[in-house]
This record gives sequence, structure tokens and C-alpha cells, in this order.
Amino acid sequence: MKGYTLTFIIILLLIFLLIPFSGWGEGDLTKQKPIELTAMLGNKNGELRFFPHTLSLQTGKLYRLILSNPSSVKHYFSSDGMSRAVYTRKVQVNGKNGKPIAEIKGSIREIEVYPQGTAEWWFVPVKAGTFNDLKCTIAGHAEAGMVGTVTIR
Ligand SMILES: [Cu+2]
Repeated sequence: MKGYTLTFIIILLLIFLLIPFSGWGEGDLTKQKPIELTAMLGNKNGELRFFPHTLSLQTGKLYRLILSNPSSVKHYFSSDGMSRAVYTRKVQVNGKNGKPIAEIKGSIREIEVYPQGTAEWWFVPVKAGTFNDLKCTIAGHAEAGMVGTVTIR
């Protein structure tokens, strides 16, 4: 009985000692602390622009891109090139109080954000490139200047 207890304690100790070195999350790029970026879709004055309209990203880093829409109309954040060059961990939809109310997993092509809404796109760029196809796909918005560039190095 005593030998059994001692063995059990030793095994427990070994487990606790080995956990920090077991590599949990190592190599899993989506477990990094994210780099936070904010992009505004339009603004309070109704300007049809992305603020900023260029995003500069690096492969292998986890990003938390906060898309907020302070305007009074809905907008899209849409870049085919970027969507094909990143691995999406999740998209998080936040409620009025800023707390998450939904998480969407899987490949994302574009995100629509409603007036006063916020969504967070968590992703890891996996392919370098310059994508000049960032746009809002609402009729007339891209033409009015709601376009941008995403660069991944
Ligand atoms: Cu728009």
C-alpha cells in the first residue's frame, strides 16, 4: 500500500514537472499572444474609407484584427487575396458591451460589420504577397474610395 502511494506521488510529480516542457501549444501558431490591429470601416462623418487603408502583416504571427464600424451604414471588409493567404483561427462577434457573443471558425472570405458593431478576425498569415483587392462590396462604396491594400511579408 505504502509503495503504491509513493509510486503514485512520484508519477504525479513527474507529470507536473514534465507539463511545462511537453510543448503544449509549441508549433501551434494560433496559440501565440496576438498582435492587435484595429481597422475602422467608415467613420462617424460618413466617409467611405478604411482607417487605415493599408495593413502590413507578417507570416507566422497571430493577429487580432478588430474591425469596428462607427458609421451609420453597414460595411464589408473583403479581400480575396488576403483571405486566401491567412489561416483563420476564429472570428469573434462582440456585443454592445464589447463582450463576445459568437465565435465563427473556418475559412473566412469577407466580414460584414453593421453600424456600431465590432468583429474580431483572429488569423495567422501563411503566404506572403501584396493584395490590392481590399474593398467594401456594398454598391458604390469601393468606387467612392473604400478600398485598400494588405501586404504580407
Ligand atoms: Cu462600405
